Amino acid sequence: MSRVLYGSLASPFVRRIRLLLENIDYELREVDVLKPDTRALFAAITPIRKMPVLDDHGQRIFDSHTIQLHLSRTLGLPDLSIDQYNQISVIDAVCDSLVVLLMGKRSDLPVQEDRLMFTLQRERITDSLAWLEETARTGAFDDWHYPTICLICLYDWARFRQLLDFNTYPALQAAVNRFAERPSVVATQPV
Ligand SMILES: N[C@@H](CCC(=O)N[C@@H](CS)C(=O)NCC(=O)O)C(=O)O
Repeated sequence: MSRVLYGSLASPFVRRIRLLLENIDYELREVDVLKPDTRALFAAITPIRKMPVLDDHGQRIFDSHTIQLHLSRTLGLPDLSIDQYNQISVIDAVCDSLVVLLMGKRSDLPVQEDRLMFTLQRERITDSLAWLEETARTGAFDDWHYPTICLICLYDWARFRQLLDFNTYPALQAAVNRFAERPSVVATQPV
């Protein structure tokens, strides 16, 4: 197979690319960065040790953003607007802050306490979700495109890891539920 995607079945960043490639042939090679043997293998593939990594006919590409850019160029996907890049930046901010809190918890750190590092993440998550909710109300995530894909991946992963409750974000819930039956969305649910 000439296109190989490295990543886990749970990662929201990897799932973005899996959804972007929903009608394209590729091989998914599973990586578990928490297991020493696969972590060592993954380290040989990328110095930043973060997933996803795409190997496209020998061209190795790090980071979901660069992969998205590469795929949009090579597959002729529509360009994104600055507003859409902003939406992705805000979704990324929530994902990244949740990852920091999750890793803190897994490292037995007091993530619920009033410590600068954790307070900054919680504040960012709160403000970003409020911004995304407002943005969803304008219809920004009504269509199937990359920002909607990123939102779906954040939403399902945060619920899968029991990190967020979206009950107070009805517009985000509605945006995600609109695509809940899409075969690629069903097939790539985090496990
Ligand atoms: N900015 C990166 C973020 C990727 C990322 O944080 N991936 C996580 C998995 S969800 C990871 O590989 N973490 C491993 C680590 O931090 O060591 C992207 O968009 O691809």
